Amino acid sequence: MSPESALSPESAPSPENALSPESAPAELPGFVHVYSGKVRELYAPVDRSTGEATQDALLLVATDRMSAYDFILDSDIPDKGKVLTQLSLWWFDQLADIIPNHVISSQAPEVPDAVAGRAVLVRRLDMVPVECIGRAYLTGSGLAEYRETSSVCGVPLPAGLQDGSLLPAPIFTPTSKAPIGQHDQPMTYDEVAAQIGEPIASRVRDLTIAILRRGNEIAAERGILLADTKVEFGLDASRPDASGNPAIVLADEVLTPDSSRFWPAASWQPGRAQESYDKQFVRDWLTSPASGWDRSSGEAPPALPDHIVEATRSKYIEAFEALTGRTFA
Ligand code: Q0Z
Repeated sequence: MSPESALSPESAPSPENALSPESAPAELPGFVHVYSGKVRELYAPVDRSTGEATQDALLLVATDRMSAYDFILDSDIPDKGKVLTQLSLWWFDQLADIIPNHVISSQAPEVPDAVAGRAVLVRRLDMVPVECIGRAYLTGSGLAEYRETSSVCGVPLPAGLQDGSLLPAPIFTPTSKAPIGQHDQPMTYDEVAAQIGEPIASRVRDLTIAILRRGNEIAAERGILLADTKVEFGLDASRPDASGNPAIVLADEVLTPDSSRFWPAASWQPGRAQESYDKQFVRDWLTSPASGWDRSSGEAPPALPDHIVEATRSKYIEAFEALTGRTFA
C-alpha cells in the first residue's frame, strides 16, 4: 500500500481547484511529502539510518491557505497556519483529561525551523475511518437533513428548530469519508457500529460529544459558540488500554475554525444564518459588488484586497487570544 492510501486523507479539493496549477508543497529536508489537503500538508520523517520514510510518525503542517464557498482562495492569510496549530495544541491540553492525543512534539528539533509554529510531529495511528461530527447547534447540512426528515443521522429532533437553534443536547452526526471529489455522506450510529464495531463506535460517539461539551464550556466564557465540530480518532496499538485493546487517541487538529463553526455569541440569533467568526469579512466582500464575482458562475473567486486579508487575520488572532488568554506572538 502506498503511504497515501494507507492514510485517511481529508476531503479532496474541489474540481475547480484540482484543475488549476497546484503550487508544489515546500521541500523539507529530512521529510518526504505524502499528502496535500485543502489547507494542510502531510509529511513523513525519513529514517536517518535506512533513508526510508518512517512508519510511526507524521509531520502535520498547517499552511496559510483559506477556503470559502468551497474554493481555496488565491490569497493566503498570514499567520493562519500558526494560529490554528497553536490553538489546536492548546485545546489538546484542555482535553487531556478526556482523551490522550497524537502529539509527539511541536518544537525543534523534531519540528524543522522552516515550519516552526505551524507544524506538529505526531504518532502515526490507524485512523478510525469515520468523520466524527458533533453538533451543539443546528445549521448547514444538519439543518437541511432535519428539514427533510426531522432527524439528523438517525437522531430524532424536536419540531420547530431553526437555522442556528441550540439543540436540546449535543448530538453525534457521523459521516462516511467520501472518495476524492465526493461529499461525505451522513451515517447513522448503527451504520458506524456495523462498520467499526460497537465498542469503538460507542466510545468515539461519547468522546466526540464530550469534546464538544468541554469546548463550549470554555468558549462560552470567552464569547464564542462552537456550533459543531469534526474530530478524528485513531487507534494506537503501541499504547494498549487497561483491557489490552489499542488506545483511542485524538488525532488531527481539534476545535479550530477550520474544523468547527465558531460563532460570536453576542450576535447569535436563531432563524437566520449566523455570522462566521473567521470568514465573515471574506464572504461579505466576495458576495458584494466590489468583488465582481458571481458565486453561481462556477468560476474561482478573485484575490482578496489587503484590508480583507488583514481583517480576517485579526479575527483568527482574536479567537486565539480570547480562548487561550494568551497573546499571539
Ligand atoms: C491525518 C491531514 C493533511 C494534515 C491522515 N496521527 C495520524 N495518523 C495517521 N494519519 C493521520 C494522523 Cl493525524 C492523518 N490526516 C488529515 C491531511 C494534512 C492532516 F494533508 N490524514
